Amino acid sequence: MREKINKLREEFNSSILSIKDEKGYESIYFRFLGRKGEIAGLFKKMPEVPQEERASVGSVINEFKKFCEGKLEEAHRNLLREKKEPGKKTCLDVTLPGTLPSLGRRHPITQMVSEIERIFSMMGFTVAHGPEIETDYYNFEALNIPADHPARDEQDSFYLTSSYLLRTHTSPGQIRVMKKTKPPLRVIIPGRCFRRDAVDASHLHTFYQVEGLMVDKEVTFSHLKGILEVFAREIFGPQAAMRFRPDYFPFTEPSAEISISCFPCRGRGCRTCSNTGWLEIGGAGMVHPSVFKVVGYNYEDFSGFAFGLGIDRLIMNRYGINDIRILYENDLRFLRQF
Ligand code: FA5
Repeated sequence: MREKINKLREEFNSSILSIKDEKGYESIYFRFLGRKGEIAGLFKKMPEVPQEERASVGSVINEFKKFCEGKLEEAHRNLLREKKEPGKKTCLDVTLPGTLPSLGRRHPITQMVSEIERIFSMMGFTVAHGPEIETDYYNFEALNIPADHPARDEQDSFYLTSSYLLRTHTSPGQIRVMKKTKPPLRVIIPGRCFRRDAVDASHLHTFYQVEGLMVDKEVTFSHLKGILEVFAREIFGPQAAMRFRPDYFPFTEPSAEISISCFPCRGRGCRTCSNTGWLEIGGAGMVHPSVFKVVGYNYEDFSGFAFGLGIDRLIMNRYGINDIRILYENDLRFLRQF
């Protein structure tokens, strides 16, 4: 049976090329697809096919039938066109410009991470990464936030088990780096963080931060300010201003909230900054002695600063985006602008 089908297929392929007019088309149509045609004949012979081969032979015949139908339909279309526009050839013009494939580009968050890495590398910082699934110890305990500390409430968390959670900030990276490295050190740790925050125009459950840490002899708050100001000017231009206000983090002392002058309105006040002229982008401070104790650094000899900046917020400020959610919606009309 299969041999017969193959032979018929060859015959069909050569006869379809000979179609010149409606009559030729009809004779081939009826020969192969007519009620008493070759394909109907194949189906009639099915009872002769051994039971175990029937299904596969049936599907071969069906596939052949579809093939013949498609080819004959195409031949008929060509005949009709020839009748309507005699002599018009359908041909491929290889000199016409092709259709350009649409090229992808890097997401604005990826672009910002690369830029942050470039700027801090210029100032002698290396780049490290920490795990997104953290232990309670690295995410909280080692950062001077014991189980009953109210600071845990500010970072409502996704726990996987009682001791594993999705990291709520990039600060556990500080501990991991310090446990592995002897001072002096300068490092940034970019990455994704997760909090059980209600999603709104400036909050997400999944967002990006970059942690910064510098430990050396006689590092002061002025170094922190100087480094962050260089960073802000590189990202937002020479007019960018930074504001430090007292804040509280259990792992830094003293601590500060960092805001940056609103880029779209140049600090005059607009929708992006809720008319304040400032956008909060992160927290910072001098590394707390209890953190140095946990990682085995001598806090008599060394001092250091740390900061944690919200990368999504930096992007919002730079481009005047007033809803953080658009960064994650995969809307190509938005993403093609970067
Ligand atoms: C922290 O996460 C501290 N770990 C920062 C820090 C590091 C302080 C080192 C001192 C030393 P905070 O919770 O304020 O701090 O978050 C820092 C920044 O992350 C915020 O200013 C904001 O820019 C960003 N951020 C926090 N929560 C969200 C959220 N739900 N959605 C988007 N961005 C967020």
